[in-house]
Amino acid sequence: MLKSRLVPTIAVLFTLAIIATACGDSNGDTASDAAAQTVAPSAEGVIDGELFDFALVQETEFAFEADPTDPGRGIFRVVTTEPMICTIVWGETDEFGNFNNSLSMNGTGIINHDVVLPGAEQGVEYQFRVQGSTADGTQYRSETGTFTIPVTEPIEGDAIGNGDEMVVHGANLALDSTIVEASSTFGNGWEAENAIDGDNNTEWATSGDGDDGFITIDLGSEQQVVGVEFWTRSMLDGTATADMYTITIDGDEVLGPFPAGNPANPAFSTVDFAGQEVRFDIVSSTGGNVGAIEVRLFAPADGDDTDDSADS
Ligand SMILES: [Ca+2]
Repeated sequence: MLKSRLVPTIAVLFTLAIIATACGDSNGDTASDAAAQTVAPSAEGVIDGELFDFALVQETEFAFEADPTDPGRGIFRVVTTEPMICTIVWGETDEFGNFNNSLSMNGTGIINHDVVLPGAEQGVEYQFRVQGSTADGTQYRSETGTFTIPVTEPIEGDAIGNGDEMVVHGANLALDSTIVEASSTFGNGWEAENAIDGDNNTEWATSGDGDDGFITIDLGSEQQVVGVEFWTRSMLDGTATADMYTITIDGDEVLGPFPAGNPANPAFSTVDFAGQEVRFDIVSSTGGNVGAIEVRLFAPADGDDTDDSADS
């Protein structure tokens, strides 16, 4: 049969070579090294491929820190010697149960892996493993190790507010509000609704709006408000952090600027107005995909929250 095709085209030869490589070779002895690494899955779905020690691509030690902006989570950092897409799997047992990767949001391999670990409690020992891939498809995995997020001192003053700046207040009215408009959203998973869902692990992120970022919420009816907070999102390298913001009430009265806060330091600012639609404008930031973990508007303390003719 081969003799009958004296001059097969180069294209045909090339195709045959690819097929031979892609299929692997059941009698491996004659296969090239490259083909030998491509092995068909076993009946159980286990692929007997090559897996390398993560230490081969590891530039720095694994580091685990408390998140200064949020005591409810930790931060994991590692630098790799070449761009990689990496995941850390972690949990209280060697069955892990959590997996996280960097939120650098560039969609491809990176060298500085700064990873938020939502729910990692300070002082608790967790088991973890780091795994990832380089651009040539080589896969790497570390040994299973343990980490403990160091315990940090709580910030001085009230856990909800900023100590002496804070007034006694009632419920966060933003939790019952709706989104009217936002300057933009980064995409799926970064919607404006994330800024009013009461969840510190969800964020509204803009698509590079920087100092032009804004979000407008509707309280449903005119409400008396005695305090405001804007919990900025921020990348672990400090970018996308809002510094100052203003609020505009019903398209008219502007209050502020106020300092932006975060879950660890909410930066409660005292206000006194009645209104329904409130727009938060970022007026200064480190630029980039700014946004908010939460925006919060507080009703007066219980018993003083239903009308605007309250005692003064
Ligand atoms: Ca949220």
